[in-house]
Amino acid sequence: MANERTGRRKFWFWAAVSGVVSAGVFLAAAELVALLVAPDGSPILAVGSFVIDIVPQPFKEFAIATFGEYDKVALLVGLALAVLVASAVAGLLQYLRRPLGVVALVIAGGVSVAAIVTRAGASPFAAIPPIAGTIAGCLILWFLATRLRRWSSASIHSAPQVSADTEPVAATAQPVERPTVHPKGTAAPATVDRRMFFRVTAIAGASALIIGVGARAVINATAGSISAVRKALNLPAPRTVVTIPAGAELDIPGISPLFTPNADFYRVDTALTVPSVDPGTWRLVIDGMVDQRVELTFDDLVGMGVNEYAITLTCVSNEVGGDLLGNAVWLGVPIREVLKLAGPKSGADMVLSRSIDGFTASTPLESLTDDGLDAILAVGMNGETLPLEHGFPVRMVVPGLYGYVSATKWLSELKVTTFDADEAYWTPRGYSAKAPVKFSSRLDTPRTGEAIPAGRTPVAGVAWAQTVGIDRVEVSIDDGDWQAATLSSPINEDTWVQWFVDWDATVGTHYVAVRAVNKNGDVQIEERAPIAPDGSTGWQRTLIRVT
Ligand SMILES: Nc1nc2c(c(=O)[nH]1)N[C@H]1C(S)=C(S)[C@@H](COP(=O)(O)O)O[C@H]1N2
Ligand SMILES: [Mo]
Repeated sequence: MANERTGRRKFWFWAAVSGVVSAGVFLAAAELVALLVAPDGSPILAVGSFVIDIVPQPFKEFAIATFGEYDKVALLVGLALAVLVASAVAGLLQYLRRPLGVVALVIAGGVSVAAIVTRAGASPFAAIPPIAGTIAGCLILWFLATRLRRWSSASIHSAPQVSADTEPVAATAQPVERPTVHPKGTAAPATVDRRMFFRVTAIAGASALIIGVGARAVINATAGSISAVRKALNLPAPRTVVTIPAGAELDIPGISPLFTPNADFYRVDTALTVPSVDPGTWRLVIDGMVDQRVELTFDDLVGMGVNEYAITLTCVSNEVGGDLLGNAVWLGVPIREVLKLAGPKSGADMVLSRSIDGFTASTPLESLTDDGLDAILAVGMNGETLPLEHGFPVRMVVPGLYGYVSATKWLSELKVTTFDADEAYWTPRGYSAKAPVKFSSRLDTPRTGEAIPAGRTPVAGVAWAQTVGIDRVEVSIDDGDWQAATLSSPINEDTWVQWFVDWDATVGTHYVAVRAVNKNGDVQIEERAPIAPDGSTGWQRTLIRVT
């Protein structure tokens, strides 16, 4: 009896394995077909992107807070574990309650088809890979489960310790030793089924692994080749350069550098894998409410002439004291010149910019056409060609607006339209259609909770009020009087400034608070507001330990 139970458990294990192998075949077949007919039809990436699009905002924030830059890796690992468990269950179901396992696989296939075809800009062939995967996966699962059932019923029935309820006919008809007494070249059905099961499991598992990894490798190689194209790209010299005034950068340990190195620049986007866009085939379409639809190549765009612009980019998800902002010298073309080629019609009040990956942003038309505002299509960042993860080959940068309403990466289209007629990616997800940056200040050093030695210490950080400029920054120690900080010389009104005060720190715990005043004379909002729907507010006030 005990043996029989262990016997059954063994088959359950193999049933689960058959489910996992079938899911592997499903994914590998889909990946292979995706490579051949529709690169956007990869189920695992489409389902991942679908999850990114549908998960509620608080969960997204939790993921970013917990896994930081690795939030997407965490998502893929989580997804892989879920697929592993679900496919093992499907294998068990197919073995114990045929055809429930195949039904489960068909449902998974249907979900991937739905996730793929509902993605913005999905190609008409994008449904083929998950359908091909589903068919391949179901055939394998059906085959393996059938063999496993035959093998198990034969072997359980023929086990030496037959229990009373076991069919005596089966027990006598198929003794365990039977294969050995068979004539040469033939074997008992149980042995044939067992052999077939293992053979097909091994072959299917190995090919799924090889094909899946191979297809991914080819896709990664494309990304690698885009990276090589980017490195080989020569951008024209800027017509105008950013001049950095003397005293623009303070020499204080722990303060944010005036320009954020590209490698340290924050990254926020919904892209599960960095889109690979070849500048050779890249096109920018300007359409919608325009006199004439215009299509530009990369050479057309940079041929219009590029300038340098220093602009601090800020994310709406930046909490008080957070680090979702960075300052860079961008190389780019003014958007107003690009829009002029198409001629926006009167009545339009918004430009819906679209990315290759389907992301969209809604930017007020006037923020892009205003002569006094440096809204640009950027192709370079801090002296380099735009990095892949920051939108290569072309992205938008608009001073004074949060990234989600202005800074579209991997740009593909500018649609001139109205706020009434169109909405962008984040608008139905709890964020405002319009979102100017709320000016703010941040303490960089001493760091929150950090223990510092008593004595003279610089308290320092950055403050930003894009398009308006920072007038002054004030610091209060232990809720005492606000004292004015010394500012670095601003590069322009679109970039942050650095600030510091000298503090004679005494032993104990102290509160350090900071606030900014902009050039309109407005004081930074004291009241705390969450990041949704249009950006956080509040004075940063942190505890410093002095020992
Ligand atoms: N294609 C695309 N562009 C995008 C986004 C995105 O999700 N997809 N996110 C936007 C947001 S929310 C911000 S804050 C900036 C961030 O730009 P960075 O990653 O280069 O810092 O990109 C914007 N552009
Ligand atoms: Mo953002």
